[in-house]
Parts: sequence; structure tokens; C-alpha cells
Amino acid sequence: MKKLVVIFISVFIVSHLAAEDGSRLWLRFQETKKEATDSKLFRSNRKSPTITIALDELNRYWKGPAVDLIADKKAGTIKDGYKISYKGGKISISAARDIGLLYGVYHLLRLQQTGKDATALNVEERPSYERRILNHWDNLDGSIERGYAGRSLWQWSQLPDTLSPRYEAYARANASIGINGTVLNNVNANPQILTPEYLLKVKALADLFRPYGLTVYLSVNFAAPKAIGGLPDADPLNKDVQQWWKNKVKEIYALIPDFGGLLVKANSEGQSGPQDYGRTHADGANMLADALKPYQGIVMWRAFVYSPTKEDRAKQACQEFVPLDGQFRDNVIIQIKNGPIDFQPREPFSPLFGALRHTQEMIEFQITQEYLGHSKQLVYLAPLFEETLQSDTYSDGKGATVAKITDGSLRPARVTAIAGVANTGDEVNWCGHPFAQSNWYAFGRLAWNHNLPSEQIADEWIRMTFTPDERFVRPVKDMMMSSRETCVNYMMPYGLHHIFAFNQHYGPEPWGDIPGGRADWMPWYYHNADTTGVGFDRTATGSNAVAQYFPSLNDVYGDISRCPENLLLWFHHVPWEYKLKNGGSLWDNLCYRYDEGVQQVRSYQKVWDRLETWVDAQRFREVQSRLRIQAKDALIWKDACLLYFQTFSGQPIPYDIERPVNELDELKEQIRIKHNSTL
Ligand code: BDP
Repeated sequence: MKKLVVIFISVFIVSHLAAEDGSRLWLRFQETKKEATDSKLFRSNRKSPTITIALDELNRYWKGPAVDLIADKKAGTIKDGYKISYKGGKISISAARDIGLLYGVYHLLRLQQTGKDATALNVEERPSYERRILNHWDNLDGSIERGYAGRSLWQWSQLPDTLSPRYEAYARANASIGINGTVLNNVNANPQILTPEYLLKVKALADLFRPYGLTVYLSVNFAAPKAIGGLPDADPLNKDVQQWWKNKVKEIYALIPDFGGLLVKANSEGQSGPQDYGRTHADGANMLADALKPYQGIVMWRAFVYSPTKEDRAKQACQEFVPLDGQFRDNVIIQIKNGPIDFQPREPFSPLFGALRHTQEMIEFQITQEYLGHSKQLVYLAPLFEETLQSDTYSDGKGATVAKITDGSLRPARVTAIAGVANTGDEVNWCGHPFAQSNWYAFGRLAWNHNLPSEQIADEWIRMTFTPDERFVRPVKDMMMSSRETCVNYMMPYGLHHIFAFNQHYGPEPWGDIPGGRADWMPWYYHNADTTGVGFDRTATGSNAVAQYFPSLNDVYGDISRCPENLLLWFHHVPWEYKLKNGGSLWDNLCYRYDEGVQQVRSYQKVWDRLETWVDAQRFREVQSRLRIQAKDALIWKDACLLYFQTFSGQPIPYDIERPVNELDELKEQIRIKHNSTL
């Protein structure tokens, strides 16, 4: 009988939560029922498509007092910033730009949705970065490089005539978190994007996005003048090539007057670039910058360049770009990945931050979880973003954080920007994993304010996306906040890196080797495991990558006894017997870390299952089943890495942790079969 009552109660609680498919993201505002006359509650001194959206959002969702939107060039707000105040029973939002007013409205709605008092207001907000940009790695055939949430949102074959309702929903979601730019296509760019046919499609998107303050940018293929322009080469010093780009840029601006600019991946991973013609990155970037200058467009030139030389891959970006410092035009900004190698669960910050003293720098994060479990695993990335932004480079003495170097406060900059590689696709819930939405949200919030603690962002997101009930918020927040470290634990603790399965970058493959393949794409290049120890010696006795960091940080990284333990194997080749700070050996600690990662995922399963009553059935099950996958795959990571590294350490796995349940040979075979099926 007692059991029946419990079942009845839980069925009742579950069933009153309307089914949700995640398509509304964090924008799950409830419609208010207002009388027609109520629309007078919300007024503005200006009319524009952006203000119409702002008033409409208030009309539909705002339950609080009357709101005045005051467009005022002299509002004292910076660029997209806004002020909100409450007086005499009325809220005023003032901003210099219309988009600032819309951002202010989303601020109010966020307070309402998160259960905060929206009358005790005296707020002034200004963005940390002028340009807050998503980078889509979407191909023109609809596939997405490193995309795990279906196919591209952009229906190229139907554009420009048919406009999916998702385009506007996408722009609205971005506006709600302050993202104001989008690069529509993959950095491995198809030159066709610059043909008149495609530019009309791009224009259709730009027109739709404009009222939401979302500016369109494109990735370009450096060889475009040759590929689609009929020129014999793409040499940046060739006058015909320069003229071709000038004409192309003019054509773009005739269609899209507020076009943002171009993103370029050049001389990297097989992409063409100025070096094909014996020219430098500065020659290439400046040619494009000159074409864009009359229209205030910018060039985001990526620093992700490396080639299979004898030199440590981690050093190559600095080697390429530091000698060019000061040679770039003032509408060029160098786009630098957060880490020196790629977007892995933990890397130190790239030593290029702060090393360019006379060239603008921006950071590129990856929101899509290429190396962090795709959209199958629950990993909240804000702590990773925060860790990098708050890293002290020491470029100008203590306190020269990556955030301060890139936001223009330490070094005056004409252009400030931040980019995140998007995790969106055409799946109903946009991002695949319901919790992957939090990474899009977190990127936007940090781009707006790089000092927001990741915990606060998680708190907001949970309340908006699920419920503001503390009984749900607290455990979910704990889970999110530890999830990135958990992923590091079961994938690559203590600074191990790049031991992922070849190409798909999901599971482990520390043994990976393709005879004759590029060394710098092979795991052994990075872990260097042998019977003496494991790790990459980047000290003076090794590649000396530590020397690219500023003093006194380079001393710290270079000294095995002072190097942060979470980066130990990034900078040092460490004996298996080496004693860590807790007195245990490296080998034992490695084992404990992998095991801890597995146990942490198991604990997330327990946390989530207990929360069933707070979540609608669909999203509950989606997360539940993905946590099962994550638990199984974390165990595969642990068994694969420990059994493989054990072949070098020759030591037993500490007896107080769970024993491997997989055979190394079977794991190797499974991963080999997976490769063949994805080839
Ligand atoms: C690597 C990805 C590859 C990208 C490249 C890039 O594996 O797909 O094209 O980065 O950022 O992480 O250009």
C-alpha cells in the first residue's frame, strides 16, 4: 500500500511537468496574459526593429512593473552596454544603442526567470569584449566539422528563398546572452562561399539576424582568387590578387553593409596561405585588412599553425607570430586558441598571449566538445574558460591575465573580440546533450563579462533551463562545477594530452600509431611513455617550450618541484616512482585519478536519478541515458590508459581501487573497428 502511494505521488508530480524537448533552451519564459491596454506599460522614445523585439519580449513575458526603454546617445553607456534603474514604481532601461535596450530587457527577464528581485535595481552593464562571436565549423554540404548535434542549421540549398524559423530563434538565443557575431562557415573554408550565389544566401541570414544585433562574418579560403577568381595564383603581393579581394569585399558590403569581416585559417593543416608564395602571415592578413578597411571590417587571422617539423608543436605559434609583432594593420586581430596544442580538457594557456605587444590578440574557445566527450558526456566548460581567462601570463608583471591582455585594458586595442566554436546543429534541442546548452550559454555570458564566476553562470542557467528550486539547483550545480575536472581525471590527468583515438577524438588510444603517419598527430609524440616514466619534457633539457612563458612563470613550469601538478606531464618527463605532493608515486596517483574520474561519473548518475521529480520526463531520460554512456566510456578510458601505461611502468594497479574489467587487446580491437567504420 505504502509503495502504491509513493508511486501515485511521483506519477502525479512527474506528469504535471509538461513534456519538454529542450528547443526553448534557457528561454523558457511563461507567457503573461495581458489586456490590450497593458501594452502601454512598455514604451520607448524610439522606433526600430530591435526596439519592436524588445517591447514584444516585455509584452509577452514580463510580469513586473512598467518599463521605459530610453534610447539616448548620451546615456553614458559604452557601446552595447545599458543601465537599468527603478524609481517611482517604474523601471527605466537606457542605452546608447538599440541593441543595448534589448540586452537590458533580457537582463530583466533573466532576473525574473531565476527568481531574483527585479525591482531593487541599479545596474550598469558593459561588455568585456566589443565583438562576441560564434564560429560555426559548418560546411556548405550541411555537415559540421566536429559537430555533434546533427547537421548544419543553415539550409544552404533552400536559401535565400526559404527561411527556417530556427534562424530567428538562433539570433534571439544569442541576443539573450549578448553574442553579437557569427562566422557562418568552417575555417576549413570552401571557396564557393564567396560566389555571388552564396553571398545572396548569406545576405538573407544577415538581414534576419540584424535586428538581434547579430553581425555576420565569413571564413575565407586564402586560395579563393585562384579557385573561383580564375587568377593564376593567390600571392598576396600580386596586384591582381589584391584587386580581386578589394572587388570581392566591395561586393559583400553592397549586399551586407554591416558585414563584420573575415576569419582565416592559413598555412595550417593543409590550408593554403601566404607562405605558399614565400610571404608571411602579416603579408596575407594585411592584404585582406586593406580591402576591408574602408568598410570598418576586420580580419581575424588564426594562430593555429603548425607543421610536421622537428620542433615541438606547442612552440610553433610563437615562433611564427612573435617575429611579426607590430607588422599587422590595426584592423587585424590574431585569433589564438586557449591552449598551445588544441582544445583539450586541460592545457596551459597559449604562450602567445601577451607575447605580441604591438598586435591585437583574441582568444578562441571551443564550445563543441571535440575532446570532451562530444555531445554524449556531461561536461560544463565554464570552469575551463574561466581558468584560461584568469591565467596570469606575467607579460607585464603580475596580474597580466589573459582576460586583461585581450580586453584592451592592459594594452589599448582598436578591436577587442572573443570567439567560441559553436556546438549547435539541427537537432531539436540545438546542442545534442541537454547540458551542452549550458556551454553555449556560458560562452555568451563570459564574452559579455569575463569576470563572471562559472558557478554563478551555472546557477543562472540551471534556474532558467530547469527550475529555480534549490533542491534541484544545488546538486546539479555541484555536478556541473566538478564535471570538467572529472573529465580530466578519466581522460588525461596530471597534464597528459593528445592520447585520443585518431581523428574522431572521442575515446582513448594512447597506443595509437600509424606507420609513416605524421608524428605530431600520434599519441606517443605527446606522452613519451617508456620504462623510466611518462610525459613531454618541455624544459631546457627537452624542447624548452617553457622558455616561451614569461618569468617568473617559466621558472615555475620548468621546475618539476614547483610545476602545478595538474600540468606536470605537459612540461616534464616524470619517473613512475616520482613522489607527488601527497607522498604517493606518480604511477599510483595516476591510477587513483583515473579511478576517481570513473567514480565521479557514477556519483552523477546517483545525483540525477534522485532528481527525477524536478524534470520533465523527456529531458530526464535524455540526461539519464547519456550519463550511462559516460559511465561506460569513462571506464574504458581508465582501463585503456592504465593497462597501456602499465606495460611501461610494470607496476600493479593499487589494490584498493576497482580492477580493470576490459582486456587491453580487446579495447585496441574495438577502437580499430570503430576507425574502420568511420573511414
Ligand atoms: C582541430 C580539429 C580540426 C580543426 C582544427 C582547427 O581537429 O577539425 O579543423 O582544429 O581548429 O582541433 O582548424
